[in-house]
Amino acid sequence: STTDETATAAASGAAATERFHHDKSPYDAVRDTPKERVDLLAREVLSAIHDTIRRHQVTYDEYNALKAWLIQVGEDGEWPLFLDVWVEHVVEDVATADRQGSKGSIEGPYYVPNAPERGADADLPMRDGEAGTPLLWEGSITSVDGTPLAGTVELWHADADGYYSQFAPGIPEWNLRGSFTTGPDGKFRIRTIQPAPYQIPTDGACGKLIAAAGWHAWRPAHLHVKVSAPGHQELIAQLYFPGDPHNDDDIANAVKPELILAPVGQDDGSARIDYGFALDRQ
Ligand code: MBD
Ligand code: FE
Repeated sequence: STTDETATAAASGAAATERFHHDKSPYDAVRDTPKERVDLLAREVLSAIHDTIRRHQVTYDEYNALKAWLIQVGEDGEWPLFLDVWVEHVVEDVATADRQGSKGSIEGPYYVPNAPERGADADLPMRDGEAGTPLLWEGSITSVDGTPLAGTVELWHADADGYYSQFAPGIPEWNLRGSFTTGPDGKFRIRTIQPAPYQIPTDGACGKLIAAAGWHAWRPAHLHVKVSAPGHQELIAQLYFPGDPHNDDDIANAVKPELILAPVGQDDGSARIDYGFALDRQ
């Protein structure tokens, strides 16, 4: 980039909000949700807020601080970030509780559909000399009973500075985003680099909450995947690296022991990963 643009909360928030409107915002979700359901859920959430106010004797100053902060979340476009960091993990647990196959995790705000198709054995799109430990990842897609499946692994992750293409400036559009299609043997082999731990933006409303509460803003380094095959339920997951200090205190609560990789270091400084996916039938 010829400008000295820097990654700001408001810019990545605006991009994530735009992405959500484009890909996921139901046409009229409120109208389409049954009245009884809206009534029940809205009353329970409001009641939990009322109880908190009474239990902790919340003051007008605190009420106005909350109001100002909520307004800022919207102004910074950080509703996708806020919800995916602090709420989505419970929705994911509930949605996947009955699965027999591989564990999933949250999608987060930075997925982009229609990434470049690379076949079953290829590099993830990346810059020449992309920084970070090279990874060679081999695995396969199977059904829960072990039958190999022709399917797709979509992979996206941050770079070695912790930035995602399309949500931070100065990175090629599809950098570290790709789609890998397996043959009937279900096998894939992907070359990429190990991402850095990710710090959610500290200069926006979410960062303000974190600072005000004395929390930290870190997620452990992670690879995001969406895995699909005909007749099977889509699996959304994240994979983590052993020894990351934030595997135990992820701000987004999205780590599960089954999702921690076991990379094997090679003499040339790269690492090999063996990790596959078992999908539940539809
Ligand atoms: C991320 O990269 C992410 O994966 C989630 C869940 C939230 C914020 C940033
Ligand atoms: Fe992420």
